[in-house]
Amino acid sequence: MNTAEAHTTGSGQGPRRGRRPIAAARALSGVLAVGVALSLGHAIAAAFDTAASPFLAVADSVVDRAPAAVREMTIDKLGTADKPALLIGLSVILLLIGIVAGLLERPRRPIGSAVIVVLGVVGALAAALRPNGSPLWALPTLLGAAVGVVTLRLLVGALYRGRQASGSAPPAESAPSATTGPDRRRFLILAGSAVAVIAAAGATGVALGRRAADVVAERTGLRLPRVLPRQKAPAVPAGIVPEAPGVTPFLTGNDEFYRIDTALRVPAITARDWRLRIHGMVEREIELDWDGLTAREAQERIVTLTCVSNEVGGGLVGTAAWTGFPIADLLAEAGPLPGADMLLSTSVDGWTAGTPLEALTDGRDALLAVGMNGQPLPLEHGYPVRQIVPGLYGYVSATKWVIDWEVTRFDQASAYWTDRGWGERGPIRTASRIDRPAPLAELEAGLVVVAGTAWAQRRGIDRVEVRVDDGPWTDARLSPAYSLDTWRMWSFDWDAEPGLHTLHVRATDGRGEVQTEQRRPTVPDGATGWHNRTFRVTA
Ligand SMILES: Nc1nc2c(c(=O)[nH]1)N[C@H]1C(S)=C(S)[C@@H](COP(=O)(O)O)O[C@H]1N2
Ligand SMILES: [Mo]
Repeated sequence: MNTAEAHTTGSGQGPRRGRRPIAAARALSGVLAVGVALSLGHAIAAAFDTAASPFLAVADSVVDRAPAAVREMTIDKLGTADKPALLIGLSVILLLIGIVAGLLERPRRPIGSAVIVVLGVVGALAAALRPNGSPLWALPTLLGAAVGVVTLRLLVGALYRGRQASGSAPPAESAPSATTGPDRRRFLILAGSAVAVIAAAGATGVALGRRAADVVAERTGLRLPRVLPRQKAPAVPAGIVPEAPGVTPFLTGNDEFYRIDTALRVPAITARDWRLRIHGMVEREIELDWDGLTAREAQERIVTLTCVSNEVGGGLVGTAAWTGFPIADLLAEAGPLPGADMLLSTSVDGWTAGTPLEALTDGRDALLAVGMNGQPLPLEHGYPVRQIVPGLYGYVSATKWVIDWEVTRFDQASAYWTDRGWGERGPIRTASRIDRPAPLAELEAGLVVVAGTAWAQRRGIDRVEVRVDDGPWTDARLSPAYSLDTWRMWSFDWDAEPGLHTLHVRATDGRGEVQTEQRRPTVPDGATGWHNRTFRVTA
């Protein structure tokens, strides 16, 4: 009896095995595809911000969304192992999804690919919707998912539509199916490549993530230097903000504080590794480390920081209680030489600012800051050490992640943004802003409390006026001033009449200078002009 023939016509053992790929290979394809998608997504994300990793973003979202009871129970049961347990659980689920995706995928029926696309969309959404995330955070995951789909298509393609399978019967005997058997060689090469991609991307992601994780862990355990009572920021007086819903708080929360920098990836530098080198036109070069800095007497000061790129009415301004050390004292220890007029500061990522030495030594609260609102500096606000200089826009003064100070001269050095056409000295211009009611709010006729803020750091705010349509300028009610270096809140009782109305605001600084109406763009010295808002008032 011809066994070969019997098998071909029978239930299909030998040659048939050559045609229809075994389940294990299909499942493996799915697992490898999911692995490629995840590891690539993670590695690309880690190059910017590890929190954008699909894996970590999903895990973090699960933690955030878990009902408190569940969270407590798992922490109770698993102790501090709850996060690893979650990650392991997530990995098992992904492994299963990979197996299912592989088993479902057919060359002409890409159901497994669809599963990976869904997985990618879930990861991308989780990343983009993280509290500090942005739509851009979806990109690493989507790229990873795209490569994952390609991987699955190639692997399954090799399993189903290969050239003649090695080791199968000669074509003459089992034609025509032999030419469509699995291409084992191609499958193995592709699978091996996928494993290599997963290993390389995984290792990259872990290496990039570890540095950031080190910094996060260090910051969590970091104790800010103690501030003696006499060095605490003066208390914030009662009534510092008007009593009305929706007014801007006097102190800006760390999470709400605007962020501006050129860093694609938030620089990761530990306090342990941090050094500040003070050199250039000085009598003595100094190298300061964290312990050397924090052994000094710390101060706490409330200062309003502003970005030169802030448009009229914009939000690139915020106020925080900064903990730090007087820059003037550190400069005095180095001893600037006569003729020096600039401090060129450099961050760990190579960004520079040129600050007039005068602004750092004239008695204002210029700080080398380590704390923000009682917390160590958030990573994106300059951890572990940054500068805060009242009265100057951030681009000439507020260097984050600062590691180098060169005392020099304006005619010998220039800094990052001045090289790109922005002004050299960067004093903050007087500005005022309407914060409530919200833009285009629908209002009812009658009393409407209008409120906002105004700032002119180093000069202070003496007066704020509001104008309704083409009416006269009327004084707004000023909340108490905290200091020359902080914004001042104001409110205005408006007897609103039905119709469409435009309100303008203008401030007068402590020198009696009225904010100019002239509209100027942010480049090169900061925007000017009066802020306005239009409201519809119904009867
Ligand atoms: N290293 C570094 N520091 C920087 C910048 C930067 O790009 N890199 N931008 C500056 C600018 S333009 C501003 S307005 C402030 C903003 O500080 P914040 O992000 O903490 O609000 O940081 C300043 N410090
Ligand atoms: Mo800025």
